[in-house]
Amino acid sequence: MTPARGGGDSSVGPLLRVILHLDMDAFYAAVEVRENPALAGKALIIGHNGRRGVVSTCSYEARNYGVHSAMPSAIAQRLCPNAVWLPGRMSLYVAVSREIQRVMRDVSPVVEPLSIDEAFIDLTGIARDLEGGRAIGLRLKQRIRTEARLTASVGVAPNKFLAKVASDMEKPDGLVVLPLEALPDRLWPLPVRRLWGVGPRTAERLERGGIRIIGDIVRVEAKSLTALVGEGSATHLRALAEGRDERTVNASRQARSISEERTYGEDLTRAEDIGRALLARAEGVARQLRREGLIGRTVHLKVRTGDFTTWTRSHALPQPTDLAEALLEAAREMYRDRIDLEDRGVRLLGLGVSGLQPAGTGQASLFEDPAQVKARRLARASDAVKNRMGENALTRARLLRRKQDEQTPPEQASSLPAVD
Ligand code: TTP
Ligand code: MG
Repeated sequence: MTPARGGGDSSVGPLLRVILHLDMDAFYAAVEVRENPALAGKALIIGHNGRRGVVSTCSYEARNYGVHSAMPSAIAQRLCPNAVWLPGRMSLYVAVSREIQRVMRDVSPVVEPLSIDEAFIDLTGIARDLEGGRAIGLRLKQRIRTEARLTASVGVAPNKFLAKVASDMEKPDGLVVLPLEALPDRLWPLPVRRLWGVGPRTAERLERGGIRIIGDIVRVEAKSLTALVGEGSATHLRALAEGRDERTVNASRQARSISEERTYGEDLTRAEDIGRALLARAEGVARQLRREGLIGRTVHLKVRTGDFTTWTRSHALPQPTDLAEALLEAAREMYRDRIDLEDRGVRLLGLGVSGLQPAGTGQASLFEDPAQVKARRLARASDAVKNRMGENALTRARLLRRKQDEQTPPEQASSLPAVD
């Protein structure tokens, strides 16, 4: 069996696209090593090494011990007791991310940033073919190495899905070109989890039908695949497994964040009032996400006291979300564990989310946890009532008891880091 051809000859078939995906290696950790070369070669973990902390990322040296992103810090500490821990400096990573995006925009105007450290670039019409894409990929990596003193991994393929898989194949410092001819050797042996849209639940369902690797999806009868995952998913998975993905590189997608903040006329001092203010912000941000059909991964909390001391803290969720509960939980944890007001009150409180992606696509949306699906359905129903009947039609009981919250009009919410 051979994969379908994308049409190599532009005079007869559709133009063969050349898509490049770039993902920085161990991004936050690599930036820290660049800033302090004494850290080079060490097991370095970026994250909060507290009871409830999680690992943001770690150097490849730490990965040798089994440490990875989103792992509870306590486990990472046990696996790699000699690691150096750093809390992370979001504003620095955002600045470096912008630097890299500028280099990418020199190569092509069609750059779609996906997160703080990865982007798609459409090279169609710039590179003649995939090998031309390889040459551009190599130059791009060299420029990032000399100008930003960092390494990136690059994938070049006829579509987004394959380019993203390719960039991950030889990390770190990789450069992989993945033409359709190479799929039987390079794509089909990979586990089904590598397909865009296959989370743990779908992987489990597929496994029950004996489908473990991507090649199994190509080989299995359509009927059996449909019986396992339903018709829509079966069609989607089959297309990806055969290397078909028509999604275009969307340069207008702005990497941005959604946030809200309030300044209080009188500083909030009671835990109950602060809790209620956090809930109100989480509700507001979640509702705006749903209005725009987005989900986001990184939650940002900003707290300022009366003497203008300001804290900003960020936390990456295991799954992107548009639900107030998930935002609130992350915000509460950051507030409790990573901010110490001593005896000062809260003058300003802001909550935001970045790492945005459309809710209708991507890993999180297709096959998710039924509890999340239900929570989202409830949230949408309440949005619909509010849109029809006005803001106050449905309000959580805790908000009804509010006193100080909303005393002053919202500030321009712009000072949270606009990540990715
Ligand atoms: P990734 O590109 O997923 O990871 P990475 O760049 O650290 O390592 P790799 O070489 O495997 O690409 O994420 C980019 C940055 O986003 C990462 O440096 C830190 C942050 N991040 C989190 O804060 N939490 C997370 O769970 C993940 C996955 C990433
Ligand atoms: Mg990366």
